[in-house]
Amino acid sequence: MTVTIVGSQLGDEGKGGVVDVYGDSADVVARYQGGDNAGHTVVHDGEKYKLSLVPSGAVRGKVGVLGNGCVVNPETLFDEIDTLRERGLEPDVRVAERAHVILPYHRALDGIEEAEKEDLAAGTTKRGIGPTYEDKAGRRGVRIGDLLDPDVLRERLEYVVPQKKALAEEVFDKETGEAFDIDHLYETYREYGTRLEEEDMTVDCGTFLQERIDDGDNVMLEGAQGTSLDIDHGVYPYVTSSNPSSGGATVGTGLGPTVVGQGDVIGIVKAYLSRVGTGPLPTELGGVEDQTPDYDPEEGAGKDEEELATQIRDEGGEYGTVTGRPRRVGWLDMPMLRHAARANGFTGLAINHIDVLAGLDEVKVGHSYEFDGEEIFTVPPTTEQWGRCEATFKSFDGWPDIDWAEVADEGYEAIPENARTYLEYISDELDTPIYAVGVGPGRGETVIVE
Ligand code: 2SA
Ligand code: MG
Repeated sequence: MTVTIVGSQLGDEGKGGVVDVYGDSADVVARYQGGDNAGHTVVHDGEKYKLSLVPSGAVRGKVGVLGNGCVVNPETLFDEIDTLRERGLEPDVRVAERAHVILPYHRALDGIEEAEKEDLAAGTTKRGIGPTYEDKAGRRGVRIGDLLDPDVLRERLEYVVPQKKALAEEVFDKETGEAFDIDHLYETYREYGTRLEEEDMTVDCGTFLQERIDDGDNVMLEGAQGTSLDIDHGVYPYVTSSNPSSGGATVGTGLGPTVVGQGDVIGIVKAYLSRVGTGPLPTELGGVEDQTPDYDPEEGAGKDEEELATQIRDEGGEYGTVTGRPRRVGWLDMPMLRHAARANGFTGLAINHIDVLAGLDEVKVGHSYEFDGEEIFTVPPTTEQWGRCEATFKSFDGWPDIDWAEVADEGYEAIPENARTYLEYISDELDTPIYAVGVGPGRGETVIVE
């Protein structure tokens, strides 16, 4: 059986905590898209581990798989594995032979292109994610399986590297170095290939997972980022280059949709919104220079909104894990969630961070949008249209700040009544039951709804 965990907004919904809770009964945890642009903190036996590529389950003694839909930077992979080993763990990590490899020139080009794009820049994590998926679609990528075969690796590099070098030098007028040197790349990546082979880490992902399922194992499919960052269903072009939505869980692992569809698909919802990077955000509170479109640092967005935004940002720790840049924050956006619920076919919801909103007098929700004089309930297909939408808000009475650890022990009924009203509104609107409620960042701070 599988269970699929999907971000329903813009990433950072607190998927890690939910993966932790449901991961207990999983034998295998597989990622199906993205690369080291994800970030999760896992607390295990009182120790804190920060991972960006290795599936979090690997810290807890599960088999961690990077599916064929992932893009893998072997340097990050081995750094993370070595760090875990130094700390006394024995992570069992497998990598799909069909997964694509992030090479140094992908990272270099990610930075160069972002700088060139100006207004169209997505504010990427600069990990080379986009350029690697571009090469995958352009049929010039290097796959994990290619690292195991010296002749194939050499052939692939000799085909692709001169193109990348010309792009950097002639199109973008940039100097190139080692990152674009065939011999250097060949040596380095053959070493990675040898290590993958020696440690018996590569798998034919679909076959591997299907066999485990047939043997009665539980497989968790762990999405990174969120549905509004999906290259097909998100706010294109301010998206990541993969499919975080649940469809990605099948193509990105090699399991059939009927197999994935037998299990739960859990949508992770943060009780408000946060976003790193650019693009429209109709329920945004205040703004963040360099990320909010048309943000005026002189005028800001009004003092009250700025203050509220700062309060939520600080309370929720809404600062980028890697760069530390402040995340944009806003009220919950129901059109965005209705879109996500449909695109993913959620069987249940996990709603996180209700503790962050505690103590506010009023909690608002973007219930619908006004779009060219009409009321609409879901996200329009183009981002320009989305940028013209104005949120129509619904207001809820706030709930008190209480001892949330106690709530976690006592269960759903111990959640303040006003917060439950808010949660049930979300569930009703999405016509999806609540499976869990996050009331704090810790492992024990998720309330399972029976
Ligand atoms: P990229 O680097 O090509 O994927 O960037 C494209 C856009 O996608 C956004 N993006 C993210 N937004 C939030 N969280 C992300 N990942 C980590 C996480 C972040 C972290 O899952 O927790 O470490 O806190 C993530 N990855 C990509 C990015 O901002 C661009 O708008
Ligand atoms: Mg994160």
